[in-house]
Amino acid sequence: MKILVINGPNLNLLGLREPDIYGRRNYAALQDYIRESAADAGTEVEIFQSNHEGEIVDAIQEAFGVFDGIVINPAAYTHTSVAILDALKAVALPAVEVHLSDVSKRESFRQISFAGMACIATYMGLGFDGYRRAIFHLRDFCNGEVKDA
Ligand code: CA2
Repeated sequence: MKILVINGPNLNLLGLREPDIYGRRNYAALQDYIRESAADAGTEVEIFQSNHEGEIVDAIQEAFGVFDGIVINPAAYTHTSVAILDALKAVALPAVEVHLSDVSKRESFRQISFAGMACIATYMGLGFDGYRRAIFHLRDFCNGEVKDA
């Protein structure tokens, strides 16, 4: 089973600013954590990060027929991008949304998630662990062990 992990804008800056919200570990540490989690789950993983909405749309489209599922943290595009929502719906791959912070307790402009409307589950406020849970959730879903929400 192959999972594509997509990270949106500015997540490459992890560890450099706002440690109270996003933690002190950097993006390289997040990539290591994701690879380790995938190995523990017995899945293959590829990680993609982009600061550009269209590149994220391209990555979702290109995942069709190649990956079995998507873990996505669209970062700020979560709250603005109908294009990412449409791409997720178009490929119809099972997708799980992740946020490092608990967006439900943050500003009002973060209270809508377009991408989340095409996802079978969301993990937020768990830091890196949200990615691990998302990978295990997708694996179990693809093995028929969890039902769609
Ligand atoms: O909590 C999350 O994972 C978010 O997706 C992170 C986004 C934010 O816009 C979402 O509302 C919630 C922001 C990612 C920016 O990451 C930074 C990392 C280091 C320094 C500054 C920003």
